[in-house]
Amino acid sequence: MERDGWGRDVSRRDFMKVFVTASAMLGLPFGMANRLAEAAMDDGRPAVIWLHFQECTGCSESLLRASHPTVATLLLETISLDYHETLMAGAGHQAEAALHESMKKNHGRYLLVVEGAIPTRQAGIYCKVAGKTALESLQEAAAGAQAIISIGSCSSFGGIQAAAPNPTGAVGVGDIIKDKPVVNLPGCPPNPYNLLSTILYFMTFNKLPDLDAMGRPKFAYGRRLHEHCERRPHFDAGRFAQAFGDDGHSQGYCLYKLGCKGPATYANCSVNRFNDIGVWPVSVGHPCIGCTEPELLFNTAIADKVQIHEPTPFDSYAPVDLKEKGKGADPLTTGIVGLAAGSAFGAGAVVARRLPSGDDGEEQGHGPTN
Ligand code: FSX
Ligand code: SF4
Ligand code: F3S
Repeated sequence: MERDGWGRDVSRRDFMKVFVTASAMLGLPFGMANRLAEAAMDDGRPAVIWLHFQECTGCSESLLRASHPTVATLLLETISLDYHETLMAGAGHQAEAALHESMKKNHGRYLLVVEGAIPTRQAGIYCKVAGKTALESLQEAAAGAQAIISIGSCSSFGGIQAAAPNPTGAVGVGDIIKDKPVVNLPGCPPNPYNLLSTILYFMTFNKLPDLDAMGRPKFAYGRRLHEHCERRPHFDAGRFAQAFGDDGHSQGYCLYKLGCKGPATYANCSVNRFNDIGVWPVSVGHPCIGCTEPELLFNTAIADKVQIHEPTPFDSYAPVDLKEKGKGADPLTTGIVGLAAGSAFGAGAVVARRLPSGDDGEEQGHGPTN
């Protein structure tokens, strides 16, 4: 039995569960969970400096709300969090002294985590901490960092602050810092496991995980969440909620017609979920708003439907063979089998056929029922 940061008893099994989850998320072989755990328990905890700029602090909140088996605790015990304005006890000059002491002592070795966008208009006067603009603080802290993690969509791409007309000229870290490795972990808020896994990977292998063209780790942002959504069988069968609170909505039908951006959103929410209780927006009836995608988040109306390019097959169907059960193979069944078999061509054709054309034809209740 071990004690977490709040003095609660936490079994070793609970701790190991976190590492097993992290290693599965990272796509590492099962045995690597032990190696991640060893790196986390190592005495040489990496110094982390966490800066806040234009944001709502939802990223930190989401980390702290992960309560069982206490991802936040594990993360906070794995790293040495030397500066975090909302978590540290110190304030004012004391906090500033801690920041500068850590930057000096760990120069070239610390991880810089940035939460929030950076305003650039009028020399960045719209966000100041300790008399310095966010722009100045970022440049100063980035100079001594080994790598930078942009936590959340604000520091990754500008987020809500950068929504038109972007009055403060808000941008993400990568638009300013060009000479350091920058990992983007978008999401508004992002999943705390993605942060934990990125840090554990960095500590274990002394390098950053593979990134996509937008600087996002492929292990977390490599696939569209639509491919693993529990409502996907309804999508493929043409069963859509037409309005919030209607029968389809309460029966768990697909939220595409309510504006779900899942088919165009690269994220692991449908697999990894939030708050250690297995929920994510779509599971509680809200369409995905595409919060990991700069083109979608605050740039598309929530109710707007996304275009579906390159339809991909669902991943989790049990084999379906209605013909064998004497029901005959209608086009829909053939479509489902095509999807289950992962035939990209067949799947594309079928998905295109099942998609609502133009403005919402009445498809609710169409197709087979569960
Ligand atoms: Fe808020 Fe973080 Fe959104 Fe931004 O999360 S949850 S506005 S991504 O920077 O605090
Ligand atoms: Fe799930 Fe949204 Fe895709 Fe429907 S459109 S299957 S609700 S991700
Ligand atoms: Fe964001 Fe969509 Fe996941 S809104 S939290 S990417 S389900």
